[in-house]
Amino acid sequence: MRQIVIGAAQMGPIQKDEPRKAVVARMIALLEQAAARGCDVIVYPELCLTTFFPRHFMEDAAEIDRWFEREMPGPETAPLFEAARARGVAMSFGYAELTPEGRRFNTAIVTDKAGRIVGKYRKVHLPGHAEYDPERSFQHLEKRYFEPGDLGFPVWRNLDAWMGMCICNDRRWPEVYRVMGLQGVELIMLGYNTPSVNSQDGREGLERRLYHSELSMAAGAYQNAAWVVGVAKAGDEDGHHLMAGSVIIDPDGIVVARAETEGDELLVHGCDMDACNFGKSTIFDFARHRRVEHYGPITAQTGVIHPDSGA
Ligand code: CDT
Repeated sequence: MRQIVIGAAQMGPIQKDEPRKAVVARMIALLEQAAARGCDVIVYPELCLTTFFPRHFMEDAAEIDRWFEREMPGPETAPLFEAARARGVAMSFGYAELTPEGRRFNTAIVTDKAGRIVGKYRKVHLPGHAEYDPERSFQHLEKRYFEPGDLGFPVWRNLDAWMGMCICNDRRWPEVYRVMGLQGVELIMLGYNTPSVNSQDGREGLERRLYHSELSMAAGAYQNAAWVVGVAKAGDEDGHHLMAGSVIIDPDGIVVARAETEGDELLVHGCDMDACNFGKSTIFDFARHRRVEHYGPITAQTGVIHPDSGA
């Protein structure tokens, strides 16, 4: 048995004017709870140091830059790393990354128990749009503020397990899980900021949004025989509601822990990485059962091409 006690640290809303220092204090409070409950690793949401700023249309570069981190850890996040190191808890969290070359990514990192960054992931599937869209009931400007990630979907050996990450919208794409599954991933950690309503279809309410989120993550877990930890930033941010629904899902696709609130809330579950072995060696033994000769379109095309299109 290779048990990792996982803390899924859902976070409540972060308002536009909430300083990073206050957010980091909340993260440290969750970390202290996690340490007291025996967690080996704590997983925080996507872009968890600030409000979900892509809902705001901005043109001024300086205004945009204030949401980004130029270094990690930086002066405001260093206390979090110190707290994690002191308590021997590994962590994963998301933030907006501004590189020395001026590139912007929606990024997540994972550390070891000594607070060293052992893995970095940059979000590949950026939802939304790049220009102001008056047709939407609210904006979702990730395509404006970020480039698609350039690191693929790496998997790292950490805490005696194979770990990977993805971010929010990535969780809806089966390719994401499979690319990590092909590297033997045992634990996939992801954070999200998901609006409770669809800005292009007001009829799609919270219940269906929660269902789609859980459906996607459970399928990814089951079909790749891996643990999946999905962690929300939730609640009312600047008058915009984000859904909660944080979960820990086992390699059978079963939800073993689910958030009950829309606030800062820690889910804890002891996750046996060896529980992945059965699925990986039977129904999802990729080496025996995959038929790659039929999967060409998955990497050769993006959009739909109907068989009668002549293309
Ligand atoms: N943050 C993020 O990726 N949110 C998306 C919302 C998509 S609606 C434009 C999500 O998939 O949850």
